[in-house]
Amino acid sequence: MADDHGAAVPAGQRRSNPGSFAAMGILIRGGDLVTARGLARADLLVEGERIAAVTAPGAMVGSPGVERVIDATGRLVIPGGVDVHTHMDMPAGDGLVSADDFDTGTRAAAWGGTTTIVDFAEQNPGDRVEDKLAEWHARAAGRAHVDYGFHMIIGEVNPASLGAMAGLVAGGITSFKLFTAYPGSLYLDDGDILRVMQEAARLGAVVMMHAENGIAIDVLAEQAVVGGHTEPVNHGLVRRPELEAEATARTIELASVAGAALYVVHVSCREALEVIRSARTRGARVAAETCPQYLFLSLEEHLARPGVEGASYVCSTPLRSRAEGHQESLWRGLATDDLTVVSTDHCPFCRSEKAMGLGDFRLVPNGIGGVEHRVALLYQGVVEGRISLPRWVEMASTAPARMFGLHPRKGSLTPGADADIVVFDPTATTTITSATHHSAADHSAYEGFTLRGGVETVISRGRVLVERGTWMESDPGGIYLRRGRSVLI
Ligand code: DUC
Ligand code: ZN
Ligand code: ZN
Repeated sequence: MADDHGAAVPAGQRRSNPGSFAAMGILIRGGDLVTARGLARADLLVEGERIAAVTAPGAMVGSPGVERVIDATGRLVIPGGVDVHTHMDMPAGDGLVSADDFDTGTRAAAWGGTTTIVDFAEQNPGDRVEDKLAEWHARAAGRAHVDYGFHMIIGEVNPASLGAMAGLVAGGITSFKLFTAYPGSLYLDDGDILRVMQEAARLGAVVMMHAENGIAIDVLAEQAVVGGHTEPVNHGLVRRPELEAEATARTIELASVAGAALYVVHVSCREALEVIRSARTRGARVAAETCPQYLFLSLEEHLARPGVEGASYVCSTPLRSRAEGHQESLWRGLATDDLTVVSTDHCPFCRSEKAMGLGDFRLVPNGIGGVEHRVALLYQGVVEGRISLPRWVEMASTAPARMFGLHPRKGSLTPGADADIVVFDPTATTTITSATHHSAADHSAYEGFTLRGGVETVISRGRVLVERGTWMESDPGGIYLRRGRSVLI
């Protein structure tokens, strides 16, 4: 029997008399529990919304408190996935909205074993931060099938937006995303970035950084279009790895000056990873995520496809060349913990919307889906011997929960934690196709991928959402999570 730390469960964390439950419970029996710290054969008892007990195999069988038994023999039992980077129902200008809203997006998440998302509310220049937060709450309330929290994007730095940060932190929004990309919209200069970082440091909040040198990228993009290079692949060619690395290095230094903790989002290339590794080696308070698209897809195989096929793969940061070895570097970064989290940046648009940028790659709406397949995609790292089972759980669930103020309620299988539990069948085969996925997007970035292993049963705060391939719940039961302080490193 093991707790979340791989050690024997202390007596105080066990139900001393496991046969005496008054409330009805769900027993998950016979499985191999995998947590960030280790593996153990154990049974799990769920009572109401929480994990009530972790017991020796068979200890609860026949107990009168057990109403429902889920047989997990031969299966892995893991904490529900935590995806801390999604964009549900996200307006993208000119009436465009990302394909999944909080209903379809969180349903897709649940099908794929993700039981918590943290989405982004967005303040653009001219907006009041508090108004945008209220808007995002209205988008999600009563629609989400799994629990959710928010980060806030600060798109304009002024006394009002800086002044709003304390109230947001008090309300559970303990992380703020800033952009060095997109001059003319979300771009912030170094002075404004420093101001937000100083306030975040004062409040104990984390700054999340979209690190690309947007000023230089816009020059290269304009030169490409003027030169007739308008196909989607040019989106990746002008957003050069050096420009991601430069912005990463610059903002790490700014965070260090401000005394702020920095989390670099969607790291896509070896050069940026090397900057992060060397800063972490020096003791900088910086952590980073990558996303499945940077591990599995590439510029030459996907973004370079002609027309809308290539446009479907436009996202920022962009897909990188496989020949240059970025994917291999990122996998190594995950193994060494220089990259700590894998989230999806789930932000799909339909093909007709992606086609709006044919003729000028700058007009393709940015984003790729993935919330449904992150857990199973990352399991391929275990299958291929790149990462261990506990590391798989850590990067998909425990580390993001810890870093964004949700642990041990989320990302853990200890008594008292929310009963967010996934039964994963390592012998199953998952074939990804938009014909059967649950996202509202009309295409999948991973179309035709065949994966080893598959999500079988998903429990979210004690509600069985998916059982052996059947959707079990109709009403959206996800709630807003008021997050605590982040523990970045
Ligand atoms: N950055 C994101 O994190 N998501 C979508 C687009 C972008 O630039
Ligand atoms: Zn971004
Ligand atoms: Zn994003």
